[in-house]
Amino acid sequence: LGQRGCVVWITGLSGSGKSTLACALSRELHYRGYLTYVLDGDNIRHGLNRDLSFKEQDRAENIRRIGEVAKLFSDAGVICIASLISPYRKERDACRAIMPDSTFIEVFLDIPLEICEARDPKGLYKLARAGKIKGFTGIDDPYEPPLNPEIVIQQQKGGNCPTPKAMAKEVASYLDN
Ligand code: GGZ
Repeated sequence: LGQRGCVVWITGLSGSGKSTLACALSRELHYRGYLTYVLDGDNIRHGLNRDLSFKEQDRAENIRRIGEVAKLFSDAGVICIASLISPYRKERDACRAIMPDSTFIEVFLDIPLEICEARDPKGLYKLARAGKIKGFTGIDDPYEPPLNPEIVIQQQKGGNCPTPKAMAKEVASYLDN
């Protein structure tokens, strides 16, 4: 009876499709009868985390706070989907460490920089290359890929990226098992 909560933590570069996956996954899980909530880095930065910049210390604090909030949702029985670049391994692992065993599912959206940069949905890579944004992840700021993520999503053999729906189904099936 009832639903046990967990955290699905989606990490990857800007433009890798984290928010799109979060949204598609939320839909897919609703369809399967689960209660979900999405914490999206870009959105949270307009409210709870509006005091934070993109400097190392502030990114670390962004990750920490979202990890704590995600834990609260999980405690309440919700599947909390956190989608933020979360470039640092240490901080992601700290979010995992505050969760009960097997309730932190790290999803690495492993889309190469070239593809993210070609997509450039908000034109931010262009600005970063032009030096108009400093400290942009993947350009002049680090991204540390996870070493042992529960799920890795990559390009298919032909070079196409999986559709949001296909990605969502893959993650949902993992959770359903
Ligand atoms: C990376 C930046 C930066 C810098 C603004 N570096 O693709 P987006 O636009 O919509 O999502 C990115 C978002 C990153 O916020 P996060 O909270 O996910 O980052 S972190 O986990 O590192 O704290 C991007 C935009 O903000 N953005 N400046 N310098 N992304």
